[in-house]
Amino acid sequence: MAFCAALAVIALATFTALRATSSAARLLYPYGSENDTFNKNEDDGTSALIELYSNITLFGNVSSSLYVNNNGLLSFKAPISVFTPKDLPVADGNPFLAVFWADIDNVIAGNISYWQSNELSLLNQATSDVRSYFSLPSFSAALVFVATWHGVAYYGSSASSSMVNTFQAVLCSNGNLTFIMFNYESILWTTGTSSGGNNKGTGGTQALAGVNSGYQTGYYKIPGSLSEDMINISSTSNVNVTGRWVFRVDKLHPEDASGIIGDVEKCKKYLC
Ligand SMILES: *[C@@H]1O[C@H](CO)[C@@H](O)[C@H](O)[C@H]1NC(C)=O
Ligand SMILES: *[C@@H]1O[C@H](CO)[C@@H](O)[C@H](O)[C@H]1NC(C)=O
Ligand SMILES: *[C@@H]1O[C@H](CO)[C@@H](O)[C@H](O)[C@H]1NC(C)=O
Ligand SMILES: *[C@@H]1O[C@H](CO)[C@@H](O)[C@H](O)[C@H]1NC(C)=O
Ligand SMILES: *[C@@H]1O[C@H](CO)[C@@H](O)[C@H](O)[C@H]1NC(C)=O
Ligand SMILES: *[C@@H]1O[C@H](CO)[C@@H](O)[C@H](O)[C@H]1NC(C)=O
Ligand SMILES: *[C@@H]1O[C@H](CO)[C@@H](O)[C@H](O)[C@H]1NC(C)=O
Ligand SMILES: [Ca+2]
Repeated sequence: MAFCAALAVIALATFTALRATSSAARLLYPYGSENDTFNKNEDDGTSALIELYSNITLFGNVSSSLYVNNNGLLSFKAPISVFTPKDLPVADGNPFLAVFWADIDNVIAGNISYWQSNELSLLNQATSDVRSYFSLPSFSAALVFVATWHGVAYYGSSASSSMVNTFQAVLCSNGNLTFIMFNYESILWTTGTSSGGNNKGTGGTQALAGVNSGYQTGYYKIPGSLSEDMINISSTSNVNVTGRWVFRVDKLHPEDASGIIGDVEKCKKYLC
């Protein structure tokens, strides 16, 4: 069995303009249709437990369900409502994939939705992306899960603010091999006001992106996490696709396309 999930977010105020560009169409997997399930608009909220269509291997174990958490995380053992991101590793036995862990408030603005599918068009898209980044010509996705944070505001922002973020997580697997793709369409803020942020949504303890097995080893932080550099994550990549980061996460130690094990933040090269 294979499984892939994606998460995305875009600022609502700028959505029309962004959709007019071809890069928006390329970066984000489809989302927001009648097939999506929408999280409640609730600060620090989460989805219900979501059963995957098939089992996947994640950090050396079998996973069959997950949560889509409003504050920018997919988690696999328990929901997460923590709004100020913590440095990795978080060794509490709850594996998570942090697309953009920060104090999102979708009561003020934005939609968080997800869907999974074994339709051929979606499987083919994920299969093609994984094959083009990793040396795995026989990989075929069996499941794709897409979660998208569309036009989400930061906690403490004003309802009239156009400072919103759009990003997405795409999880895909053939059962044994599992990949997570982070797609950053538009990032205009990094911090909520309860995390030390200012009235522009920056400063303080800024957003974190990465993958976390739940153990002391087996994690990776995207360089720039927790710093002001996060505002520019939509112009970085580890696969030469602007705004996209992809990791293999079926083994305890995550890998990028070159097989680098991400135990420590040693890959500064990606921020150039
Ligand atoms: C929604 O799901 C149905 C059943 O899988 C599919 O036929 C339809 O094309 C989907 N709609 C969209 C907009 O993806
Ligand atoms: C999924 O894994 C569980 C154990 O974690 C197992 O009991 C179940 O049979 C598996 N399901 C499938 C469809 O393989
Ligand atoms: C898999 O899960 C079991 C039970 O939760 C745990 O004891 C074991 O250490 C896990 N293995 C890995 C590699 O995470
Ligand atoms: C998405 O968000 C907008 C504005 O926040 C809202 O008007 C719209 O109803 C939402 N869409 C869905 C399907 O919830
Ligand atoms: C997964 O790995 C097992 C054991 O190596 C193998 O029997 C099975 O065919 C693999 N499944 C897929 C979809 O590759
Ligand atoms: C982000 O990118 C912009 C445009 O390239 C640049 O002016 C700005 O200094 C960058 N911010 C940080 C914190 O690196
Ligand atoms: C990155 O992608 C561009 C086209 O988008 C291509 O011209 C360039 O050769 C690629 N670089 C590498 C290192 O693959
Ligand atoms: Ca929040």
